Amino acid sequence: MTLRIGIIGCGYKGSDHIDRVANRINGATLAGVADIKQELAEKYAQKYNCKHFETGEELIESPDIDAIMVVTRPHDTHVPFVLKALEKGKYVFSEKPLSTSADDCKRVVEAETKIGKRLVQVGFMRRYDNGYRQIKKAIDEGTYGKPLLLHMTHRNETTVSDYYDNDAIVETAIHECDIMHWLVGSDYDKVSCFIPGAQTKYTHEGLHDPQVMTFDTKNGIHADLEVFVNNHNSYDINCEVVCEEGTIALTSPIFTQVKTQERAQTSIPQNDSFRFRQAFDSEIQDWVNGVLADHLNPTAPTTWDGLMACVAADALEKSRDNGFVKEPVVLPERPDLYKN
Ligand code: ISE
Repeated sequence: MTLRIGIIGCGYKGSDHIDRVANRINGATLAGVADIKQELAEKYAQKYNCKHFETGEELIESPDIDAIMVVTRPHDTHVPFVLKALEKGKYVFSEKPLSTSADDCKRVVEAETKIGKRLVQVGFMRRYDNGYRQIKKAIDEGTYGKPLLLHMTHRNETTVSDYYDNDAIVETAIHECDIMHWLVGSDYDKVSCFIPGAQTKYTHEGLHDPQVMTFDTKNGIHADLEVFVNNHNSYDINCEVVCEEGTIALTSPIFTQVKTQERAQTSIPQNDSFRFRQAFDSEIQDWVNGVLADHLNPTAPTTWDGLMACVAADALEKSRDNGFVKEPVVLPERPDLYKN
């Protein structure tokens, strides 16, 4: 069987996934697209010879669509589409964050728990990145002893003008909210967010840049994170884990080195689509394989992971607004469906 995928949202990330499903994913075909901007959906429908739906709801309901990818913006538009897909009993992939509010994520947890089967996968693609996977393996196997500290940086070259303080957390640091606890295998105890006095002149009204965050897990591991989204440099993601007997860190994937005129230059990624291309391809292939087997990979990011990251993000926002104190991360009870 070839899985007929419908994609809702044809913007920056949506068009990247459209190209991926149409050209690089085995066992699936791009069957339809929808976007609030009709001309955009029409453009991709024509380019890839697939169906154009006027609304996301129509796409979800169509008998010609087996599974759905939700890549809409703003991010609080994900959950209504995800719930609709669940109502129709269809598998759905939601880009990160699942929502901007933990309460909305809880509605998805409730709906999926009622069905009693995992139908949702959340787009925390870093879990599929070869570098992060090597770090996790070393931690799980205790190769360098126990992990003690993590130092992480999340830098973007520049932001759009309607990107504000909360986006630095719920859109950007949400990746670390997920990856940090996944790497060390422990839930969060407390988190904090601090605004340093020195701010870049390249930021705009409503956005503090850079920001510094901390994460403390229940098993005592501490992480610091720099979020700097106007670094005027490159898409620069770093993660170093300090263990008892060594450190292990990501390197930026190097694609070419040019040597000329007594200089050597290596290219560095400009954006996430380039830096995490292998991770995005692997996560969508994993989702498609799971849907075709009618059983999502138990290690794929779940609705619960989406909720957990949002609860941590809420606590980070609270800390930033309440004078940078450490805020507890309080999760509801984890339903059996999400216990591996
Ligand atoms: C974007 O949505 C992403 O997911 C990128 O990975 C992140 O670096 C960027 O800050 C977000 O805006």
